[in-house]
Amino acid sequence: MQKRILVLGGDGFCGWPTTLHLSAQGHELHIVDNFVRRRQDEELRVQSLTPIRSLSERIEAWRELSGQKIGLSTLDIARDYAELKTLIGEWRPDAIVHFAEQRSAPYSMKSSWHKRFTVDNNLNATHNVLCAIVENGLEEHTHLVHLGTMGVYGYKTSSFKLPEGYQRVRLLSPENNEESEDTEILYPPDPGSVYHMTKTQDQLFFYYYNKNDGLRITDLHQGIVWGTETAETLRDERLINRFDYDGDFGTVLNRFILQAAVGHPLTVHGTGGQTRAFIHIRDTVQCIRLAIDHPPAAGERVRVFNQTTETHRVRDLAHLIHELTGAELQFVDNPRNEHVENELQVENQGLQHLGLQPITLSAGLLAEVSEVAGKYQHRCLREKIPARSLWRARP
Ligand code: NAD
Ligand code: USQ
Repeated sequence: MQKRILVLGGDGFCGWPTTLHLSAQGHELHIVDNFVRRRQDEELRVQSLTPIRSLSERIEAWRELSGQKIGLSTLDIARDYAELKTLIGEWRPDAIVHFAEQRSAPYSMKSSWHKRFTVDNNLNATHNVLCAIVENGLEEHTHLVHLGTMGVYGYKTSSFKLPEGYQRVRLLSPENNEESEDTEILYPPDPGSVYHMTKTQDQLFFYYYNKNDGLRITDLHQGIVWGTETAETLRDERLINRFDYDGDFGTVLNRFILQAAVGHPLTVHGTGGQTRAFIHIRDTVQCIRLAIDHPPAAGERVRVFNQTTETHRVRDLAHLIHELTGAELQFVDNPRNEHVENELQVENQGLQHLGLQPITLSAGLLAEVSEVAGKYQHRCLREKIPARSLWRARP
């Protein structure tokens, strides 16, 4: 069935390929973005490794190739509440996919300005969307799909698999240690940066609006996304996706691949004992399609899926890239305040039960990303590679 889908943050790394994928499925798409991500590139004096076109050029190229139109509204969803409310009220989307947040942990830790920007932007963005759905009376009509993060669970070693959002617990009475009945609560949040903290707070907004107003919400706890192209972005160079490699927005695996391509040592933070959850961008777009195809029923609690297909230790990834390319490893002082080593086991059957067939790390896929990195390596500014944002000031 064709749906009307509003994509908030549809000019970004995950939002653009998701918009194309949903449009290719025959849905009607409308993007909202304020291009803050492109302005952050200017602030940081770096550009995506791949030469991304303006959003209007991208949309026009897609119309030429597919015959499908994509609408566009330039709005700051954290500030332009009246316009957002009107758009949602007039357009009456069946689904809203919410990507529009400041998503870099290092950027969120650069200074008090960056911390405050991240909190203002992310919390107001999410809350405005929830308010606008309710104010338009669309609680039962519009399904909100939010991109959250695996980082909400924290990265301490846990002795069991991290559940998909909810944890079964018994509470102890402080007076006589009597145990309560079994109950399910949101897994205790444990953010590792101001950015991750905003995502843990988003979860409480969702809990409340679902409980009070009956909103239908899916929160996708996504791992680190790697790769760059999808079937749709590959159709024309004008559709090319972002590739962030700098010390603030670049994420670890794509950074290692780029570093190998330009002959820079692989920047392993600390011992590289950090284990993290990963997903390829092609699976990201599939997961979002599956979430939209299977909305929670009216009255159902917030649905949470761990949107991740595999876990890897950072130094194992570095060794793998070394074996494939010969790139040297460089163990650098960790700019972050995070556990030196951790184990990570994750429950991720929810999306697979809906039909996801996970793509996992393979030499072929790594080679494909290396090819993109090699093709555009002349655009890489080497001085932008080191991660310089410190979690705590050093004496
Ligand atoms: P991105 O920065 O590339 O894209 C975000 C988009 O949202 C940008 O185009 C930006 O201009 C827009 N935006 C931000 N604030 C806005 C506002 N107030 N109003 C309108 N537009 C606004 O980020 P991404 O990598 O595509 O991530 C998308 C979402 O997925 C984020 O919420 C992020 O937390 C989550 N996520 C990303 C990853 C990853 O590895 N990239 C992993 C897990 C979760
Ligand atoms: N790291 C290195 N070397 C580098 C870059 C990173 O060792 O050059 C390490 C970091 O110290 C960290 C790990 O790699 O331990 C992951 O860092 P990252 O920058 O790849 O990912 P992270 O900061 O966690 O954030 C990314 C996205 C964010 C998303 C998150 C999912 O930017 O939007 O929420 O991945 S998760 O990690 O599961 O929380």
